[in-house]
Amino acid sequence: MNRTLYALCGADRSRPFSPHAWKTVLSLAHKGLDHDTKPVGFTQIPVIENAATKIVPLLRDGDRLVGDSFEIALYLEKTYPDRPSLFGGEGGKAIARFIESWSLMTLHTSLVRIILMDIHDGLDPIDQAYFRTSREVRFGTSLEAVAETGAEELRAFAGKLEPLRTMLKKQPFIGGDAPLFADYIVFGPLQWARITSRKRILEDGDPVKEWFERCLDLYDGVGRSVTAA
Ligand SMILES: N[C@@H](CCC(=O)N[C@@H](CS)C(=O)NCC(=O)O)C(=O)O
Repeated sequence: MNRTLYALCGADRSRPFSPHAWKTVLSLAHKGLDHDTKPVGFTQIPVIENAATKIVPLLRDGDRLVGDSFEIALYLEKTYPDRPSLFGGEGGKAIARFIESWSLMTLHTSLVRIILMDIHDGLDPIDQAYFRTSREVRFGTSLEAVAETGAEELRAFAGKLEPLRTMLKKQPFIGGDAPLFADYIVFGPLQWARITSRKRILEDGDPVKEWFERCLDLYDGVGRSVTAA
């Protein structure tokens, strides 16, 4: 196979957990494009593909290298126009940008506090040391101090999903009757939490949980190929 996705893993290299890489996994499946996954730990990223990137996902498609989950989705849309659309047109690309901003600013920022120590604990020792140093610089405090805010974040998390929940009472996917890249943008961080942490992020009966389960079922259940923590 000529298509390779570099995806971030912890000590268990069979459990890719990066929220952004999961967006790409579902994007590839949506287009019906198969790929091999190359698992990498945090400290391996800077050496892959001749130091092509400092972050993953990174997709090699033949002789093309594409990074960034949104850029990869745009690349797939342009390169494989005869496959099912990830955006449903130009307006869909623009709206997906809003979904990405909302997801990054609202979901990622909250979830990272909830699952921070679970991510850390699942890494190789060498990656644990890198993760601690880099994240403590980013947060300006210790991992433990950030994680202390996690319980309050978890209590508030369901409320942050209210716009999504209200919409999902009217339609099965963010894309309408069928999923689009916008669905995968929001799926990514929830899958990140599902794989790295045993904390219950979504409650039974919540339309968001029902939508998330539908996303896990997509494409022969590729999202379930990695079990919950
Ligand atoms: N905007 C990028 C973000 C990718 C990103 O932040 N990747 C993280 C893993 S989830 C990473 O590779 N981090 C490397 C590091 O922290 O050293 C995308 O959407 O793909």
